[in-house]
Amino acid sequence: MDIQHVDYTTLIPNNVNLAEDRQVLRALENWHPGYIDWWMDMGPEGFQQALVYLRTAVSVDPKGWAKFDYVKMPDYRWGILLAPKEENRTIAFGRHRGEPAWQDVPGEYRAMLRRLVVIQGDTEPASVEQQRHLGHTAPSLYDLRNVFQVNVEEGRHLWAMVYLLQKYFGRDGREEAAELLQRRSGDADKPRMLGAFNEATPDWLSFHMFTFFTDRDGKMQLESLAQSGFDPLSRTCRFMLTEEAHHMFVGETGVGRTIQRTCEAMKAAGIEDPNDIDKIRGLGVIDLPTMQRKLNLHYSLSLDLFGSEVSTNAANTFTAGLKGRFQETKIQDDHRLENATYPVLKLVGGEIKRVDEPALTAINMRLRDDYTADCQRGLDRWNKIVERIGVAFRFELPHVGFHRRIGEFKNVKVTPTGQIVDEVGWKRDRDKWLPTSDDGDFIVSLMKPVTEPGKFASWIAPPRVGIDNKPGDFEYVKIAA
Ligand code: BYC
Ligand code: FE
Ligand code: FE
Repeated sequence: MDIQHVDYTTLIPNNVNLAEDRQVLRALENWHPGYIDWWMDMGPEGFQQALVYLRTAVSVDPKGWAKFDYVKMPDYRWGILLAPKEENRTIAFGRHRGEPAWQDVPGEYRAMLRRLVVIQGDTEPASVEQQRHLGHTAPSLYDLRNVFQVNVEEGRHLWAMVYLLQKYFGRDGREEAAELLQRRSGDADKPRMLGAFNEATPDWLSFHMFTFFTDRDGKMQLESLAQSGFDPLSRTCRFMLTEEAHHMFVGETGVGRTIQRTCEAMKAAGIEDPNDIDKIRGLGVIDLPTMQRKLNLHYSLSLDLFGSEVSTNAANTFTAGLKGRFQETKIQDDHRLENATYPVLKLVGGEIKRVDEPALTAINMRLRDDYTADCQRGLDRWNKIVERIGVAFRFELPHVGFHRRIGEFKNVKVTPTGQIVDEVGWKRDRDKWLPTSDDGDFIVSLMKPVTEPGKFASWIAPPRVGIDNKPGDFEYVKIAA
């Protein structure tokens, strides 16, 4: 069988030969109704009958893997898709470097591996739950289609992790798979596992910031799991990354178009000062300082997803060969790191200092630094938009100690520029740094749905090109009456 071909004859499309893997097929078929129930209850509210112009993966060949068509979301063909197997792949890092990649779960690492798969799996449905109300306030049919595309793919990412649990972890894998459908974002009793996935996504600017910053954490985590010595996990994550590129695009261009619209409106109205908030808001656009506060919030929440700066968990998963570094195979070193160090920002005697830590325990930090660099490149592109239109403003990433709940800085207050302040200082200036309820109310006041093809809400510019090269007035979503 052509390895890149996806079998659509089974209830669950796949390229892992499920038709001949009866036990796993049955486990997945048993899980399927619960998934559909979850999707109907917790998926996009109010649009389950709409026809959405979605892409579906038909191959795992990165060139030409998707086809586009109108689909009702509950009929989307969620499938199990793994990147093709690399013959003779070896483990690239840690204690087992050079040994053949594992095709089965190594017994000694079973618990560690299961935890990684469960955490990854938990984030996927969580994001769908967080975004479920957005359809009602979409700024255009184009944007409406994009959030739904992201949602169905996050649903597929859940399938990807559930497949690993059911194929490789037996009964406790099936139990974990069931629990992935039971936790709920923001629920007091059964919350999702990681902090950022229990926050609300109250408006479209939040959604675009989330896909820029939090899906980008997803990208980094998937990149590091794609390095895994456990080959099925590596192959699963490699294919998920193909889809993740669109999520990055939705976030970056969503925020970029919002910035563009604000700057253009300021210019047209002859407003030079970005802090002339009332006048700018009066134009029906979001002022840049409010966007900076949203950015500060989403970046800091996303930094928390990397875990502690110094972590023995992280050292253990690296040494075991389960979770590598970003682009591990391109790094020039011994890939074991037993004698290496890595600089980490820490709190030392009440001051923020750079300290050399053993590189193994600083693995989370290394990934987070790569993440920060990736975020910064996106900000540079946003700043180019501001510059090109000629507004005097620059977006900046806040200091990594700012507004943290996990790790070194969780018990201190750090300003966006990296100064430690006391409670009084924090309370005095907090509203300059993080979104206020007034900011939230204003943004929500702009969130009026626009459903006429080719039309856009006042606060966001149209995209430069359509999805699948469709013309500007294409009807991306046919909303059922
Ligand atoms: N919230 O040693 P430490 C995505 C816990 S996003 C709550 O510092 P470690 C997506 C930790 O569990 C990518 N608890 O951390 C994006 C540990 O507890 P135990 C998701 C936290 O283990 C958008 C203790 O604190 N994938 O795909 O090195 C839309 C000490 O932990 C948090 C992954 O994250 C937190 N933020 O690293 C859709 C990949 N942080 O075990 C999807 C898998 C830490 O001592 N996960 N704790 O009881 C991992 O690699 C790691 O588990 C973590 C934490 C990076 C999460
Ligand atoms: Fe995902
Ligand atoms: Fe994503």
